[in-house]
Amino acid sequence: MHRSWLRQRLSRRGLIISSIAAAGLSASGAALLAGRAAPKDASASGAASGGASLHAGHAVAGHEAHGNMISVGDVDNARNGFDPTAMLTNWETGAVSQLPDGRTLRSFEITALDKEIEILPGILFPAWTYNGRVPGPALRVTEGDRLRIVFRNGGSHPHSMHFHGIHSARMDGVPGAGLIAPGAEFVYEFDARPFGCHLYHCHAPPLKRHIHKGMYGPFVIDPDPSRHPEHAAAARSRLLGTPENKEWQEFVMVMNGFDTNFDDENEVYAVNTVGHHFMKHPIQVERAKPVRIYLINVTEFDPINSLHLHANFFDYYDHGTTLTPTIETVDTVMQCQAQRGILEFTFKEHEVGLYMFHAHQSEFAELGWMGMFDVTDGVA
Ligand SMILES: [Cu+2]
Repeated sequence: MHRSWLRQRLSRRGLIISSIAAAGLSASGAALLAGRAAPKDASASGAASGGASLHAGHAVAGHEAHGNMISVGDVDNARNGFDPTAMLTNWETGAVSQLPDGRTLRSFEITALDKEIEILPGILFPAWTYNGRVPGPALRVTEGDRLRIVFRNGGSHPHSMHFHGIHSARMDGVPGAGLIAPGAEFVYEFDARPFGCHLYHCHAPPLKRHIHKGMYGPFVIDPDPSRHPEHAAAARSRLLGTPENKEWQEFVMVMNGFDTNFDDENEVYAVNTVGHHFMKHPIQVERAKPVRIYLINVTEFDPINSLHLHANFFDYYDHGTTLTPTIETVDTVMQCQAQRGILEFTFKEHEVGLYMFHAHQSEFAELGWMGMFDVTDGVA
């Protein structure tokens, strides 16, 4: 039992090491980032496949790999059709119109598509997507809006959109209530409530396959300040587009994982899909402005995931459904699948520089789930 567990762990490591080797360590960003010399003989042998053994990884990457366990090179964002950095701030607010009763109607169009995506340099994954991206579009609405989501299934399997939030049974996105055959269409319609940091995902069986293949996305409902007079300032700061909201740097992060060999274990972990992306492309943060992260865990196969922030502490709003923190002054938070929340923190009193964040399951970090904030005084 113990031995087979050990072997699996080693082979998961082997995959990433082989990705390092496949990209050629000699001219490597990894070596640069880690400030260490790359071995001269690191380029070729043993790099043949994504399923490389520990032996191959050890032979190629050698002991140098121990200090700089990140993949080398970049995935082709253009080919993927999405960029993990752009996804941090790329909200879809829908087509807005007015209903006869004066309420706001927000309409979205979402299409399910099969698509091969690159999750580490050279490592391709046969994803099922919403609108061609993993995670799907980050929908952002305001509490009390009427929402209309036109869902078309352009994929090869039945799919649905199951929204976390409050809605009728008919709109639940489960078999018999919005599970849609390939080529068919369904319109989900419901009111946006409660405010918070939510998600949507496919609810077609087998659920773990459909979710893990990439069918999930953020669904954020901003509070309507007029409904929360006791916390109106906090509500305004959360409402996209207000002057108070513009004082914040907001990022949406979806923690996900990929089982590249379909053995019900993830080989790659990430935020916004591409392993190690935010190590190579640190998130730009202006020191003077507070940071708010909408954090969502959709990782399949592992019971929990987590975020740990270096050299800092944050307040946390579990599910984002309150305007006062549910946990104060922590540097780590864990989430089971579909759990999510809002983190608020500031680097105002910090030195400028690079501050790491990562899963505090150390292995997840090594397999892709780590990144950096690049804190600066901004550009004049
Ligand atoms: Cu599905």
